[in-house]
Amino acid sequence: MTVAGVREEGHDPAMGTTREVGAYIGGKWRDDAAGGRLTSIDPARDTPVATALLADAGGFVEACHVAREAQRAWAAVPAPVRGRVVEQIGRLVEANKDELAALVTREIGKPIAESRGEVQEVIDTCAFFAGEGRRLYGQTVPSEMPDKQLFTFRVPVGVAAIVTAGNFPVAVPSWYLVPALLCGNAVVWKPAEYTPAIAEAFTELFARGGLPAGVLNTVLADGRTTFDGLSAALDAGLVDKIGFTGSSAVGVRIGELAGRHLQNPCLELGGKNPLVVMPDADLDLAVEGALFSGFGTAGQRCTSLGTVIVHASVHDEFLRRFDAAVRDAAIGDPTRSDVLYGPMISARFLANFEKHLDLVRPHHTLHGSTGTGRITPANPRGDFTGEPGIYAHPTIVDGVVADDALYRTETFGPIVGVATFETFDEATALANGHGYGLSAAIYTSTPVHAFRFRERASAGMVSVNNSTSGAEAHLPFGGNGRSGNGSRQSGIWVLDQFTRWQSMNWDYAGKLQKAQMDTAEL
Ligand code: UN1
Repeated sequence: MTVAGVREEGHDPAMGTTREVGAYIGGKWRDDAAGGRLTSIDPARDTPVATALLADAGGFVEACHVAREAQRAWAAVPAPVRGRVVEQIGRLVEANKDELAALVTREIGKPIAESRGEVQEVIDTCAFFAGEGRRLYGQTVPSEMPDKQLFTFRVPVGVAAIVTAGNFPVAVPSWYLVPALLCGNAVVWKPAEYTPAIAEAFTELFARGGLPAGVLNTVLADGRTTFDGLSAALDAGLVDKIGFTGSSAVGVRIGELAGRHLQNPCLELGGKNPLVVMPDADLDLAVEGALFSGFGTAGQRCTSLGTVIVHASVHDEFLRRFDAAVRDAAIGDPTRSDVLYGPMISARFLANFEKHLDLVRPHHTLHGSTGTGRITPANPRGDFTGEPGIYAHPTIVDGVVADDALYRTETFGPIVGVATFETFDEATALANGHGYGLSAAIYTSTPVHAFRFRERASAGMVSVNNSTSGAEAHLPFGGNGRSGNGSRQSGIWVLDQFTRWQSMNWDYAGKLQKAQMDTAEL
């Protein structure tokens, strides 16, 4: 099988030809660019990958209209049959795993081993929800009255508008798309506009899995246009559920917009994820976890480690080993299987990260590398000059305290703060006090510390002797506070995002039985 954007001719950046990717609406690719054009760049090679033909707000609304039209028939398809479509999508993704992973690595610079893991997460998500098509259970409920039956049914919400970020350009979209479609909804998907090649390939795989035209529509648009389009579509009654993965600042605006329409969106936002190192921790294991979650994918995950919170008695030894591990880490070409991290996703991600470094520099000593900021011939990392890619040095900041901007600011780059504590209460206060609540980890060999930490953590996800990143496809994923509104993705819990409960009562008494009557009168 050949998937457009993955294997076809004319897409080789070395040839200087880039594919143009427009909106996919009603089963057809469009070639207009009412919202302008944006070319994605391989951040390791500085070569063009594909050009997004961006939609305007009207294009977004049109996609919602088409989704609305298609949804009723899709909801009428029996859920087990929808499950078979999901199964087929999973098979197609599996058959194209190598190509899709290579495309992820090319368009956003994710190390190939992690890109393959990301594609595997899509396959696992399809496998999980394919079976859910046969288990979309409702309940039978006992009635207060004789000769009466009560039932509950899950019904699709309608049209879901899904807006996702580019750092997980296939796994995170699949967390929304797969269950939303399985539950009988139609979808308008707005991928990151800077990943058009991936968006095209992914859309094709879904379409070829057997989705009827109009059930999945993909629209590339910039942030402002997407917001205006969403707002207009909500005003027109064309969107019933919003799913958004991105920054907390934008999440607040989406939440306000949805709230005005009495909708409860699914918001998966930022994180400032802590990793607590107790005095009885296996320090090598903790260093390994901190290295992976702090610097893997160059810190560009919502679950990336923000601050290590280490007991004062092991602080110096932890920092010595952590610093050595960071110095030894391989950073470079993401097509190599042994790199810890590759380039920043795009020039915009690098610029934002450098802004955070500028805030930190005057107040802290920066450790952990031969330099800080962008890796260049003038600021190399050993003999690695970064050229022509956009790479950043890994940075450790010791001596972080709760008043520091770094303690409460998500940086989305390769920087990790280190704070110290004396008592368990101090450790949990630091682990919870930054305002986010996505993921939190503790390294300890004392079970009671692990359980107490879990009880007290404000995070939606807690790890014991494991890093802050690496969610599995069937556990609830999501956060609290500035990390989200408590909505959860993945696993059976996500069904509550994409269905609504409907109850039914059936009275066969042959006379009017009134509910809420005093039972003594019966
Ligand atoms: C995100 O960064 O938006 O747990 C999601 C993890 C990933 C998902 C991160 N599987 O690290």
